[in-house]
Parts: sequence; structure tokens; C-alpha cells
Amino acid sequence: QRFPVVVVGAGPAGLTVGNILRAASVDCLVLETETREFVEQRPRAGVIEEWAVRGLEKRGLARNLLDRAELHTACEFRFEGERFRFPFGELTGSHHFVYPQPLLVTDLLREYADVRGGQVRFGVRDVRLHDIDSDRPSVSYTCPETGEQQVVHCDFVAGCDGARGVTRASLPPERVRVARHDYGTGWLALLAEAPPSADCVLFGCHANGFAGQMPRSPEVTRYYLQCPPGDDPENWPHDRVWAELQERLGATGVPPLTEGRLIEKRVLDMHDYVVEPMVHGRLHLAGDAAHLVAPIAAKGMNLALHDAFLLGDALVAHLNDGDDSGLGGYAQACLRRVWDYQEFSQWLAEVFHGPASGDPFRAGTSIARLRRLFSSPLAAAAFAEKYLGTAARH
Ligand code: RFL
Repeated sequence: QRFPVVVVGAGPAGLTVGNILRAASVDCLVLETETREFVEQRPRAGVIEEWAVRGLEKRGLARNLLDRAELHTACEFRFEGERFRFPFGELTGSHHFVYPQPLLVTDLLREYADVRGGQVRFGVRDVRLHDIDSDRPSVSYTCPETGEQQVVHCDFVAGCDGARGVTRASLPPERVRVARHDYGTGWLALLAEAPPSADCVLFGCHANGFAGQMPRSPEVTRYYLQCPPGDDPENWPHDRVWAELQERLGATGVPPLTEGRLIEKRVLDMHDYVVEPMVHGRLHLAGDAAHLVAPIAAKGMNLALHDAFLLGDALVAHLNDGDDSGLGGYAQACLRRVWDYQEFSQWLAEVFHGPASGDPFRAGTSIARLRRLFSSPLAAAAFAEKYLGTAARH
């Protein structure tokens, strides 16, 4: 078997690359360890930045999203018992789209496989890359139905297999640099079968710890509660979760949150990393495989899409027109936005976590950062640009 490109991973990054290739009539094979049903239902992100939506639209990938996504033009901070609405839409003319990741993945998969005729194998095992520093790389995997090993020869491998994937392990260990940042805290990530209690994202900065509300749909809302790192979700029964959410997101004049059954409860170990190089020989990493950003500022899927646009376009330019400039500048162009978003996440994490740090100095500076957003138009504009991702251009 031979394909010009093998894409490892059917998440937002891999499926976007696959769609761009198929639109230019480049054959590719997507390999995915999970089943189709699983990837179409995995709940995760929900906030997509406007530039990313325009990037999807330009490539014919945003039809359902534009019909169904909600537009958000503000977020709200709650601290010291008060609410502070931050109208980022008015400040920048730009907004966020809220569209759950499983819907986007479903759209991308249908377009890739059912409309553009792209090939994908689900449920594969033992994915391994071979000879990626030669011009004849290959990828082997075990077929779920037969248990037989298959080898696919290709020109390029797109490593889009997320934070727990295998492609990154093919980088030469002596050349790999992993820059890592650990926030020293956990977040309990929750999905509640309840409508959102406010029409926008809520950030509660409280002495008990951070709490957040991210609307997902009229029926389901994501909540976060800061918790000790490595905490057991079993320590958070229904009543404790809602009591803490009510307290940390409470403010003068706001009604209590609408409670509901908790359908997901996971403790996230809050950390970031950036793996370099993103490129080795014929392997190009994209998305969480190359860089993870904790879900503090809802940036991860946006970065995955940014990489995928650049990689898909660069592979098409190389394979169809012999133009190498996109591939040559790929890693540098990705990393500018990656580092910009990492810096913003780190800044915002300090605002979220400072009040509960137990250190009155950090608590004081966190509240000062928050108050500045509502007293200085320049600080507000700078925050809005970073929150919306409009400040990062390459
Ligand atoms: P994905 O989505 O993890 O997809 C990788 C795919 O590769 C498969 N895979 C393999 N396939 C073949 N061979 C192997 N050996 C493989 N190993 C793994 C996996 O099954 C999977 O299908 O990576 P990708 O495409 O880079 O996309 C990244 C995004 O999914 C991620 O950054 C976001 O979900 C992060 N994130 C958020 N990002 C946002 O932009 N906005 C948000 O609001 C937001 N909220 C979140 C989030 C992530 C969360 N989790 C995972 C901690 C909320 C949460 C709770």
C-alpha cells in the first residue's frame, strides 16, 4: 500500500489536514486507534476563535458550524463577591464561536470520508513509524479485524495523534527539547446536564479556588473547579460539586446556578508543554502531539487547527506544485502562535489561581490584574486581543 501522506490521529488536527489534502486531490490515509463512534462523541473543547472559523470556512469545512454555533461577545469575571462583565466583542469587533468539539470532529470526518472520499482506518493498534529521516518513510499498524500487521509506504507522515500519541517518540531523543510548565494544581472538569446559568463564559476567582462555567449547548454545560493535583474525582460527590460551584461563582445580584446531573467528572493535571523540533525528516507534528496548553484560556483546539491549516496547505503546495516554502517555514509559523498562547495561559492562570494560593501577595497581585481590566481601556484591549487570538500573527 502506498499513499503520499499518512495522517496519524483523527482529531481536529488530523482530520483538517486530511480534508485539505483531499480537496486538492492528494490521497491520504488517516489511522486512528479509537472507533468512529468514540471520536465523534468525545467531549472536550467548545470555544473556537473567529480566525479559526474563517480558516475552516475558507476550506469548505464550516457549513454546520456557521449554522449552529453560538456567538459569544463577552465573558464575565466574578471576584470579591461582585460580577464584572468583559465585553470583548465591543472592544475588538471580534467574537468567539461556541461549537462542541464532537460536532466539529463529526463534521470533519463526514466531509473527509463521506464527501471527499478520504480513507480512514479506525481501531488500529501498534502504530509505528519507520525511516522517517529517509525519503521513503512508512507506517505500520495492526489491523483490528485480522490482527495482521500492515505496512503503508508514504512520502510524508502527519503526526496528529494528540498528547498520548506515538509519533512524537520518533523524534531523535538527543535532539528533542520538551519545554514544560506545571501549574501545581488540578482542575476538576465537569459536564453537567443543565443549561448554562449565564449567557457567557464565567470565571470565578475565589479564595476556595478557581471555578469556571463554559456554555456548550442549551442542554449541557461545562464547569471547572480548581482542586489539589491528583485529586480523586470520587472526592467530589454531586452535592459538594454544586456547593463549591455556587460559592465560587456566586456574586451580588446573581441567581444561583441551575444544577443538573454530572455526566463527566475528571481531574486534569494542569500543565503545558512544547516539543521541539516539530519536524524531523518526513514527520511533521501538529496539534496536541507537539504542544499542550492546559484548558485555562480554551486555546488547545485553536492551536491544533492553526497547525493543520499550515501543514495541509504546505503539503499540497509541495506535492502538487513543488513549492517547499510552506514546509520550510512550518514549525516556526506554528510556534509563534503556540508561544503567544502559552504566555497568555500562564498569565491568566495566575489570575485564576492566585486568590487560593494561600499567599496573600499572589492573591493581591491577582486581584490587581483583574481590576486593571476594568479600569484601563488599554489593558482591556490588550487582554481582549489575546483572549480572541487576534494578537498572534505570523
Ligand atoms: P486529539 O483531539 O487528541 O486527537 C488525536 C487523535 O489521535 C488518536 N490517537 C492515535 N491514532 C493513531 N495511532 C496512535 N498511536 C494514536 N494515539 C492517539 C486519538 O484517539 C485522537 O483521536 O488531538 P488534536 O487533533 O491535536 O486536537 C487537540 C484538541 O483536541 C485539544 O487541544 C482540545 O480538546 C483542548 N481543549 C480545548 N481547546 C480549545 O481550543 N477550547 C476549549 O474550550 C478546550 N477545552 C480542551 C478543553 C481539552 C480538554 N481535555 C482533553 C483536557 C477541555 C478539556 C476538558
